[in-house]
Order: sequence, then C-alpha cells, then structure tokens
Amino acid sequence: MRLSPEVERLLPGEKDVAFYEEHGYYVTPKALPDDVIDAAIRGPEHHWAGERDWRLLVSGGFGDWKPSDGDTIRNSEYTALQNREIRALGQHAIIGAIAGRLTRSSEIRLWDDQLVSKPPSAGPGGPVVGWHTDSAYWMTCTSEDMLTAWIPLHDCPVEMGPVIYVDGSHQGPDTESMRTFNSQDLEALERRLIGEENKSLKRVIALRKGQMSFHHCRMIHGSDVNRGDRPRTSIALHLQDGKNRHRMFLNERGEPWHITNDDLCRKDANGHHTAIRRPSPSSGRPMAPGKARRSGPTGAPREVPFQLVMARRPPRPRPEDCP
Ligand SMILES: O=C(O)CCC(=O)C(=O)O
Repeated sequence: MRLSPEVERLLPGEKDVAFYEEHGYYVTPKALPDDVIDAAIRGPEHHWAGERDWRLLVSGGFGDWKPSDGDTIRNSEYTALQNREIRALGQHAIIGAIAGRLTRSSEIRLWDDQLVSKPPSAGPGGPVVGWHTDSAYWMTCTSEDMLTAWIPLHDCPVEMGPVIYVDGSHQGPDTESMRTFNSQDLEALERRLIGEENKSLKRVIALRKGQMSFHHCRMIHGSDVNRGDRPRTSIALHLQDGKNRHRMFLNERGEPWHITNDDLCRKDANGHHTAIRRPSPSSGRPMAPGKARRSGPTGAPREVPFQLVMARRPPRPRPEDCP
C-alpha cells in the first residue's frame, strides 16, 4: 500500500528501529487523529453491553468480560473481529506501517487484540495487569518478532496505570513461561521475575491520546492500579509479522499447546488444522514438534501462514444506523 506523505512522516526512522531492537519498545508521536479515537471509544460500550457486529466462530476459552464479572479489570479478546468501531481503529493504516518498520517486515497481520479497562481505585489496592510476556501465550507461533501496539483511548498519565515495560527484557532468558497477566500481586511477581537489580529498568509509558506504544513479544510488561478518576481503557493490538507460521508445541505434560487462534485460523485445503498431529507423508509417523507442515499439491512441504478468518459481510445494522 502507498502511504501519504503525512503518514510517511510519522513512521519510525532507522534510529527509532535501532532503539526498538535494543530496548524492546517504541513510543510514537501522536499518530492517530482524535476523530479516529473518538469513533473507536464507542466500541467498548457496545461490546460490554453484549452487542456484536460479527460473531466469532468459537464462544469460549478466551478473555470475555461480562457485566456479571463485576467491577474488576475488563479483559475482552478478539474484539476487532466482533466490533466494527474497534476493527476500524485496528485497521488504521499507520499501525501496520509502524509495525512493519519496527520488525523490518513487508507484511503485518492481525493476531489477537485485548480490550483492557481498569476501573479507578481509591483504596489501598485495585486491579493490575501482572508482569508477563505476550510470547509466553503464543507458543504455537514460529515468529520471534511478533509485537503489540498498546493504544489508550484517552490521555493516559502515570496515575491512570499505563503499561510498564522492563527495558531490554526481551533480550533476556526464561521469558517463555511468564503467563501471569492475571496475577494480582505485582510486587511478588516483580521479586520473582524482575529482581531488585533490574528495578531501575522499569519504564512507565504515560501517553497522550493518539500516541501508541509498541512492544516486542518477549518484553516483560504489566500495569499498576488506576489512581485516576475514570476507567483506564486501552486496546492492545497484537500483530504478527509476515513470516509467522503455525508450529506444533508440546507443553510440559507432552500435550499439544492450544490457543483460540488455532480455532479461528484458516485450515488447510483438506479441512485439517495444522495443529493436529498427523502422520508425515513419508514416514507414516507423527511429525516432530515444531515441524507441523502441510503438503502442497506436489507433496512438497508447505508452511501455512496464520491468518484469521474475518467476516467480510457488512456488520449487523444497529438501531442508531436506521433512519
Ligand atoms: O493494558 C494493560 O495494562 C496491559 C496490556 C498488555 O498486556 C499488552 O499490551 O500486551
């Protein structure tokens, strides 16, 4: 896609890309116009009220806050596949263009998204997002270069609990098991996962409306209590670079790893999902972990890109759409 000169000016340059590669994050200037954010902000309200513009192919197994869950952190996944306002934001050209620059990739695809809203807390505690890495949840992905655009839907000063990064942690070891998004004891996690010696590497990413912050999939990150006077609402748009492929991954118990994307993504020409262990064409034995492939028409191994199946028909009309 050809970008306008205005968009081109907002893209990270070589110095910014080098910063991202070294530190694991990149904060944009104001890149999303106010009208784009203002249009998107209606999306969460529709979504939380149970309205859906498109239905997902699966109905459980992922974050999906409902009013009966109460006044806690609201974590709703795959909202861009279900809600037109959030999809419009996620499809804004500049997001993919920035992600493409940062990963030096000519192709960026949607992977997942999380609408995260933290209610304000006046008391001693309050909901937080536990220190974690995104890649720890994405074990069926081959790419080491997946990334997330964190997009608050309003000004997000420090007191509202924006995302916090541990500078450079994407280069560290042992981040594969940090599946602790839901852990509520930030301090205990910090002692265990970050350590006293790395405390000074924490970066609190306060943003103005229209700014975004991108982080590497192995980056350790979380967020603290919202001490503001209104909900802190953001979209974490998880993105995959062009080379990402599905792979078989077995957990500690030897069971195949499974995430919702495995159900939402394209199947092969025979209707088989590549996550299913099946005999290799040559040996009749199960394929080795990490080698899940399908055969092309000639029998040559062919990798299958992860590609979400998005409904293409127009969204359902809402009462406010009718004259
Ligand atoms: O919204 C937050 O506080 C955390 C979001 C997050 O985990 C992410 O952007 O990957």
